[in-house]
Amino acid sequence: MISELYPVNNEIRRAQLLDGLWRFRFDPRSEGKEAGWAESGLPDPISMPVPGSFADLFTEAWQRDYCGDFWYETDVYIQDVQPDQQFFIRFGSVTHRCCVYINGQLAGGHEGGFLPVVVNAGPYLRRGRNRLTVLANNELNETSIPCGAVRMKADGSRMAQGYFDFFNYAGIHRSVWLESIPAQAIRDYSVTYSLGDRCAEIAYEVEADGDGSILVELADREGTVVASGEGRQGILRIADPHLWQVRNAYLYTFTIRLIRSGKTADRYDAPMGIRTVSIDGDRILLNGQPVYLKGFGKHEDSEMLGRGFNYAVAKRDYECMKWIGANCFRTSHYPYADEWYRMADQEGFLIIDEVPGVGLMRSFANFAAAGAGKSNGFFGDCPDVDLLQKNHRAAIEEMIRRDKNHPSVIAWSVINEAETTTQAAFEYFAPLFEAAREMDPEHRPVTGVLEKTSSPDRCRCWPLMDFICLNRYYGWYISGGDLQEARRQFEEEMDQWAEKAQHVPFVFTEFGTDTLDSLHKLPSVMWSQEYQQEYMEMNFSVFDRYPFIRGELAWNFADFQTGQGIMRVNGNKKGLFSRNRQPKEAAWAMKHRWEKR
Ligand code: CKX
Repeated sequence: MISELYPVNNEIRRAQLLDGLWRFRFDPRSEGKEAGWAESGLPDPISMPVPGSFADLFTEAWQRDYCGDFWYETDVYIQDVQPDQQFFIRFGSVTHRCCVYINGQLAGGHEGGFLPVVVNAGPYLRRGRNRLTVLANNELNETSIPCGAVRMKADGSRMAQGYFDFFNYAGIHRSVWLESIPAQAIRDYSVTYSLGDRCAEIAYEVEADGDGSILVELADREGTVVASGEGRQGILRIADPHLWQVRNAYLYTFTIRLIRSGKTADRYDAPMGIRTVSIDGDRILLNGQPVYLKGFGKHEDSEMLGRGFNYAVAKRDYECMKWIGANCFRTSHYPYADEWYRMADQEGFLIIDEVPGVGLMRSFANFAAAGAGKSNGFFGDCPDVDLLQKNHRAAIEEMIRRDKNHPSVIAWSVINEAETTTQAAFEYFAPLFEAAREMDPEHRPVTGVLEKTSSPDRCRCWPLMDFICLNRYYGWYISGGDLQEARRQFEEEMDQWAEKAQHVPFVFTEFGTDTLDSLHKLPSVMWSQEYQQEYMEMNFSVFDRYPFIRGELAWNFADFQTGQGIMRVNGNKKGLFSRNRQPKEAAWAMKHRWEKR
């Protein structure tokens, strides 16, 4: 059984980082498997950074736009192999699917590019030098999530086209760890919280191998143990708890010990933030208090790295979000690297955790169709809707299993701008919402993100949601350049929602304008900084008119890379920050608003 826990080092566990410069090779004719590259080693490899995407590192278009199989390889050295030791290799993600070989033998694999790939390496590793090989693939289709297609080009090469508006970056995007843990180990744990008058109860459950006993301790920031317990499940009670608050995080340390014949056979320490999340009518409550979500839809996107994780980029993003007065972000449109959530726990940021349920609407320019409310059916004639749903459910379950213990995670999003107007769509999504509710020990709110076509009169799926997320672009994709008319249309729709979906919180998960950080215009025109500000002011005034609107997450935190297109100027320019994380004018307007709110 694999270990769900994020790799740690302590007196028993060892986690070795395998990041660095690996060997790499494109395999456009998918000949590597047959040719036994995993056994013999990659022929004429080139170098490739891990973590990172490969697309923005080269100077040829075919390498940027490459679609198909590609291989990674590196050496892993093992000093000694103890009989009571297990070895796992954990990739934070490999996009979009992979097979993992150790010394030429298939040790595991994974479908889906945004959640961990963990292989039990023990049976394949030997003392000394080992070859670790990864065969990956970045093709898209209508059964993978996110959805897309592959187009054959005249020169016989392939081109992946996503039904989504972000570049189809691929590679080993997150850190790779070699973990050594005891033969009998702690595998996973879950915690739920309930708050009373100046006290808190923490119900915990621990999964561990064998029949050893479990001891747990909770220590405060000073390291003082404030509660302890014995057993694989139990309740810890503490008086006057330090609650984990938005933008005011307090983390305890939860220590789990597996005891066998009186000795600590395994140990795992995890940060813990005591907080509750709930929905009360049209309010979102954190620790029983109403909270208003201020922030962004983001992307894991930066120059050179593409979708590769980097602590410096993440740190800068948090500092910019703190500067502007934000308290929340959505992991649009896929689960991010573990490290984003660990940092959010420390920084007191709220996260709407989203699976790559994007592109479930057949359109290469989905934004134009979505923006104008002209999206077309999908689930009725999807080639294999059962396989698609299976992959979708798997991603939901893997995401919740990985992220369930983060205090920062307040909700799960299972849809972004899918087709939701048909019975087929409802039958597709209803079981997925159920799965998310069942899977989460804390039963966090489950939501979905709706585009314009999913209007009050046509959307069939909003009743599945604990709060409703809307992407609306009145003043951009609708009545662009005419903010007065845009406001009228916007309020017309919100009046309908006020009628239709009463006692439900609403959150705007996208609103924004493409803005060139070099263009100033008076009077304003679309794409100018002035227009972005006027557009934001109009949206703010509409948000402030409807009390059931409980959050505003602007699109997007920063400019980001997309596929090429007549409406994309080297990517999407709707950032409030440029791609190198410098504020546009409208960011100041947002700062003034959010600091007051
Ligand atoms: N929504 C109305 C999904 C995002 C796109 C965004 C855009 C669209 C808007 C659809 O991934 O980037 O076009 O800017």
